[in-house]
Amino acid sequence: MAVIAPSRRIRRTPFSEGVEAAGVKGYTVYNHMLLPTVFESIQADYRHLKDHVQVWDVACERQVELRGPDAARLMQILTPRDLSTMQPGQCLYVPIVDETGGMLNDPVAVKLEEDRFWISIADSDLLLWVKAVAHGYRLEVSVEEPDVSPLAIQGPKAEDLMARVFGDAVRDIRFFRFRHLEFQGRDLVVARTGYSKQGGFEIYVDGSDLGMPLWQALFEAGRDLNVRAGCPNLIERIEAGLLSYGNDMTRENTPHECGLGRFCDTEEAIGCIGRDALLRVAREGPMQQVRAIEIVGDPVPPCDRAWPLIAGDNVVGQVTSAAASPDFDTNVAIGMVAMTHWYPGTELVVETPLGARPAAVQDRFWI
Ligand code: THG
Repeated sequence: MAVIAPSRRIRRTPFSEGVEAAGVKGYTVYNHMLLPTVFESIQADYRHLKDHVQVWDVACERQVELRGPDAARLMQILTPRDLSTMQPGQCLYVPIVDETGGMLNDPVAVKLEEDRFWISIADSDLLLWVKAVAHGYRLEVSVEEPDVSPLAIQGPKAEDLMARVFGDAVRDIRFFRFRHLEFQGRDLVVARTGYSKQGGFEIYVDGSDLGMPLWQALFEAGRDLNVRAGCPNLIERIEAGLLSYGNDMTRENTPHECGLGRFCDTEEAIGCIGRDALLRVAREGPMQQVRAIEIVGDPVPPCDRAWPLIAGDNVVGQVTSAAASPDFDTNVAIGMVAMTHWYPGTELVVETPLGARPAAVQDRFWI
């Protein structure tokens, strides 16, 4: 594949220097910003992520900051998940839908104060939607993108590495909670979250000037832990069933189709955008839903277009992400499957660019 032409439109990050020095081999663009996709190889990166600890430049998980007396009201207008018991110090995975119940984004909401939130967004221009909603509802709240860049520390040795840089307090942070911890005299939000199932943290680096000093401190502290630069790993995230907005779901899908119905409290979230549409979806149930799919045979190429899932003469779904898994010795995939064919064990055919392959609906994801 050809290279991505660098330009101001494709934003660098506070960690790009470190990423380049570590020998990044591939990028994608996410929220108009560089996101590394491979360092050594996707397979070697995968093995290292599962065995050691990695530092990930996920600055592209941009923050939409809500600040002001109506911040909490706006946050609840934006999501069907019930936020009435959400406390400062808490993070929540929240679907964001439009007025038809179509997915606009699947961010992590971070409640900093009663009147201040960060929405840590997936790959869609959510800032524009949130600004328009705040304006349209005449809310007393500012909506901006601050100079805050997440850096993720992921892998089984993540806690040990983090304790060396931030102290033993990191060990007390619970899953989807955060604490304010100090680095070089600056207060940083450190959360136990991240886009892998190997465990770890995300540091919300507040101020680009802190990016490389923190990057360097982590690599120096972790030398004997075999710390390396890494990135969200395609194989691991499919095994874990972590969905990718724009790939596994789009505005065409409801949260229930995405398996995110458990994050919708549509009865409670009175006044949220999309409530009427989602009440119907919740009552009737989805007609298609995300499933783990095994694709039999040799390694498949990257899924850069939907691959039709076939039963007999009918298209009954599509595969939206796929990769060869070293640990499970098969191709792991994520697909959207019609209710007639979504039961575990259902045997289908998937049309890949390398030809038709047998595929089977799984009862759950791999990890
Ligand atoms: N961290 C932060 N921001 C993000 C992501 C992240 N923004 C973009 C993208 N990732 C948003 N998407 C997801 C998808 C899944 C999860 C987090 C963000 C996730 N899911 C867990 C799971 O499905 O097992 C836990 C969900 C739960 O139980 O609440 O972590 O990674 N800052």
